[in-house]
Amino acid sequence: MDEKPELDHKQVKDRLPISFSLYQDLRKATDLLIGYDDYIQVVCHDDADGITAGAILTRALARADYFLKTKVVNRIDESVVDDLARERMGFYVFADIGSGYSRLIELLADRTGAYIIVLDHHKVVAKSNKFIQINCNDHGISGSFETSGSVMAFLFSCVLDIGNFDLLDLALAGAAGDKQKIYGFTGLNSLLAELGVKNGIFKIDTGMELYGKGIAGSLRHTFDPYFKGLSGRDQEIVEFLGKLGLSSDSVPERMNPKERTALNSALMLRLVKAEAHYGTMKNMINKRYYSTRMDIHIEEIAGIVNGCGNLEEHSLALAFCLSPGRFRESATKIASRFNERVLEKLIELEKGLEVLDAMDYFIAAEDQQAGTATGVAIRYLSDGNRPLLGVTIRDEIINISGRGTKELVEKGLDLAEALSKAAKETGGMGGGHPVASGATIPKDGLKGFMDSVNATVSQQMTG
Ligand SMILES: [Mn+2]
Repeated sequence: MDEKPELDHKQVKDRLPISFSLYQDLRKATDLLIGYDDYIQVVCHDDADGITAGAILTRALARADYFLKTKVVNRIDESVVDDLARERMGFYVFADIGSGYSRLIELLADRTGAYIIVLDHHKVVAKSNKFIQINCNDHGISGSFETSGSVMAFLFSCVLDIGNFDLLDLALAGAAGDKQKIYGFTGLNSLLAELGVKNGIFKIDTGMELYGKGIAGSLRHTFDPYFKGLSGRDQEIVEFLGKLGLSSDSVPERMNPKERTALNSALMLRLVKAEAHYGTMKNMINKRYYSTRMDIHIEEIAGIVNGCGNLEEHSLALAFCLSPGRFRESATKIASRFNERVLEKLIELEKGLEVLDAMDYFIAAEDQQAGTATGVAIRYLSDGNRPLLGVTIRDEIINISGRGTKELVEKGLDLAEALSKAAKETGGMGGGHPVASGATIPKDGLKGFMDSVNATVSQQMTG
């Protein structure tokens, strides 16, 4: 039912670029499946990384003839545990979510007595002997920059059966979705990318991440890269391309070298003028990975799945990952609807961000818009020298999503610590990665929360 490229399995297995301790942990987890013949529940996070992780596990477990269900969740709380426990499964596999919710997963274990495996790259809050937790951070691999939830799901699938190595395209699409490709892949991601190229899973080309049928359409509907004063606007794009002597439907890949250089330089100049984050600019023209199996760049997969995930079109996003040929068009259409909303917000943010001592912030109408816009704005509308928080105020609660840069983390920034501490103080919950983190707090807690994050961040950056 699905086509797989021919792989030299032995060669891939011998070269799976992971430590023996990580292999052993994964092996312990896959061994639990031996002899298990009832339903498996896969639970994954609702962003591009999580959904590709869910798709990888779905495909790998289906190939091994397991019955399974896949559920996409935004967070884990008691009602999610209730729903999962009601399914009465004997086996749960969590991917790209779980390490931040130890207590709730223990609760699920207590209520079901099921086997539970967590494959994650988010910060581990607590260890537990009630479930198996495999987290890259425990093996010296950075969950912020070097490995995603989808890659953890991929490794698990490869240890289950090395024939699943062809799913590497989805794994690295998830890593790209988690912004782990901004500087080019590093660490484990890059070792896997190289192995993928060697085995014909990827074809490499070089360029900006502008995909689609024509350059005008890409600039109109893409927010990453984002060009201040240009992206998302019709009139400005026509004028911009006109000055370069390019037509709206020309495609970068098919331009002659002179045209392409003119386009790239004009776009780069815009980033310089916008005083965008230096690390982002430096990596603007970068290697791109084309999946020969899925017939699409993995960076574009990430964008499509991210858009569908954010509009809660989880089944469509999963279907696209599993059958890209059939679902690409409909999934792309949904994703561009989401992109429109993010672009709207970014155009508004061009007027300026709210400023505190140690960080910037903005208020957005929707959580999804805030989450995505924060990750874009910190790189394209800010020099990235201060973390950025996007805040959504709902009826009873406030959601906050925070983003930093690699450079800030290297200087001491830890948003997971700052946001979880501030959330705890104001009666909420928070966590994530040092570079990207989120929190939910009660409605009256915003002032206290912002003051606390601001104080912690300023301490981290000076201490
Ligand atoms: Mn992730």
